Amino acid sequence: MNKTVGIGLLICLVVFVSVQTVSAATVKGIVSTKVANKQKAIKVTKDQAICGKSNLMTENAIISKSGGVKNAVVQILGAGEGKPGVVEIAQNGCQFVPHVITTTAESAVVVNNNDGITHNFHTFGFENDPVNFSQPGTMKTKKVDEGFEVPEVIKVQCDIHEWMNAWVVVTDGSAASVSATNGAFEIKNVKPGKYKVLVWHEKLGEIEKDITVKNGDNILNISIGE
Ligand SMILES: [Cu+2]
Repeated sequence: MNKTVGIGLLICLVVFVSVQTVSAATVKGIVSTKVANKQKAIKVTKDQAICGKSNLMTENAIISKSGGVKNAVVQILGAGEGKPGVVEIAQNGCQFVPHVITTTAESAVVVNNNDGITHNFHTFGFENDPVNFSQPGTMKTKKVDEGFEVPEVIKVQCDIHEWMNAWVVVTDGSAASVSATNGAFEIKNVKPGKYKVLVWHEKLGEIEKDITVKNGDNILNISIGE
């Protein structure tokens, strides 16, 4: 290989690696609390054959032994280019799965009924029009286009089984993640820079943090509800 070609290739490689690194910032960490787990057994009062199959537990405060908070929504405001799309939520064993979803404004939500019995999907937003329909067991899937136009946190309820509830967090397109059972979250492909991070949990409230994101892994541990 002649020297000029060699140097040319080297420059290409350096440019390629730096472009890769710029888009590779990841923000991850644990959402935790000192509040104890508040899960309670749900008393199934209807459709025992389906809803009584497993021991249902409340989901509004699922906290691990080490204090990890499940179902907290972490948003890096202004990061990400979330475009409208389609997200899914299921009515499964008489609970909404997942319990918390994020979506971007003007997206559609697909509601699946896996139970073969009638459920209902009823939203309680403030800025968005309510969605309220009954979903018989034969209607396995239904796409909802209306009701998710404006960013806000929307509670969802099944009016037939009063213990069934969920949350649809409509974002402005900011990069977002819902924390896992141990409180862990991870948001990839964040452009380096300064951001505000908004963390929301249905029971433990809301908290805002500042972060300066650099190339590579950025660890952000968040304590909430204290
Ligand atoms: Cu239901």
